[in-house]
Order: sequence, then C-alpha cells, then structure tokens
Amino acid sequence: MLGKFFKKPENDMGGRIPPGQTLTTRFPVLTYGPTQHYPASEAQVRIFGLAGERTFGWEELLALPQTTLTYDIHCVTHWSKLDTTWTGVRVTDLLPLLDLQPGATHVMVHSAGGYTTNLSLEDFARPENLLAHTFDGQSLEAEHGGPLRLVVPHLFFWKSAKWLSGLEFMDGDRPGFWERNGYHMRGDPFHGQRYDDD
Ligand SMILES: Nc1nc2c(c(=O)[nH]1)N[C@H]1C(S)=C(S)[C@@H](COP(=O)(O)O)O[C@H]1N2
Ligand SMILES: [Mo]
Repeated sequence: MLGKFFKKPENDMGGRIPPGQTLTTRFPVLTYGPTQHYPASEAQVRIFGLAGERTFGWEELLALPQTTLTYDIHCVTHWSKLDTTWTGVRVTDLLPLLDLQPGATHVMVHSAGGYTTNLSLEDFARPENLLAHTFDGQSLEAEHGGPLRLVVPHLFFWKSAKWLSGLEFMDGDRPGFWERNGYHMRGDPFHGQRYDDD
C-alpha cells in the first residue's frame, strides 16, 4: 500500500497522471486478437438484456446529438495520453431513449470479434462517456476501434471497447474479457485498480 504513495511520478501534471503511469504523445494500439474491419454503414449497436430489445444503426446514431469532448486517457499498461479529442453520441443522450428496467445495475459492453467489458450503470451513465466515431476530427481508424467505440475516460482504457456492437443491461456484475483474466472489475486508475487483488 505505502509503495503506491511513493511511486507517484515527479511531475503529475497537477494531478492528471495517475500513480504508476507515464506520459506518451503517441497513440499506442492495444488489441487482443485481430483488428475488426467493417464499413461504418454496417456499424450497429444492439440493446438487450434488461432494456427493450432494439438496434441502433449507423444513421440513427448520427441523427442523435453529436458531442465533441477533450480528456485524458489511461491504459493499464502504464501509458497515459493527455487531451485526446473525441466526437460521438453521449451515453447520457442514448440512455433516455432506452426502455431500461428498474433491476438494471450493470452493463456488459460487447464488441464485434467477441471482446466484452463490464461497467456499473453509474460508471456507464456519465456525461463524458461517448460512443465515439471521430478522433481529433478524423474518422476513427479501424485499429483504434472505428467505425465506433465506447470511450469511458475515468476508468482504465480496457473499459473503452473498440468496435462497439452491443450493450447488455444486467441485474448484477459479471466479468468481461480482461476482468475474467485477472483485471479489476472496476479499473479506476486514480485508485490503482489494475488487477483483481488491487
Ligand atoms: N474490442 C476490443 N476493445 C478493446 C480492446 C480489445 O482488445 N478489443 N483492448 C482494450 C485495451 S486493453 C485498451 S488499452 C484500449 C486500447 O485502445 P487503442 O488501441 O485505441 O489505444 O482498447 C480497449 N478496447
Ligand atoms: Mo489496455
């Protein structure tokens, strides 16, 4: 425990760099398995579980309010990147369109290719979270999750599922891909939540 307090980088940019992280100006690619390639016109997000079953297609997503936000991202492999700019649909603009059932407490985020990651509804329903299709004003590249990825900047970046394909509302927490393989169920970088025993 004490170690965590002393591992802080010398310059944490006014509290923006979590303990144990170093800054990068590059944008590393981290994918388990192959990059998914499909045209934006085929991107769709299926809503299921404890919410009315429905599917949002590409055109429907683009017809929703579009928001551009700039924030820092943190990968569990120890890189942080400051001031990344994303455009897409706010989770908080999508949620009111869903027929969420009262028992829903968590979300399993599904990706094309089979990747999954879990979030509590509280962590999911934050105004800065985006279903993002644009990075720095350019269409999101396939290797970074284009045509559409989730961005949840307050948690480690493995929660930001690339090639978003589905949102499954659940009445309890279940581990996604990395969470089954030893990563923390929540993954808050500012609380050192890297592995399941942190
Ligand atoms: N579908 C999918 N999403 C994913 C991953 C993945 O392997 N598959 N990797 C996660 C991890 S561990 C990280 S750090 C970020 C990396 O995003 P980037 O490649 O755009 O930097 O995507 C996350 N989302
Ligand atoms: Mo990661």
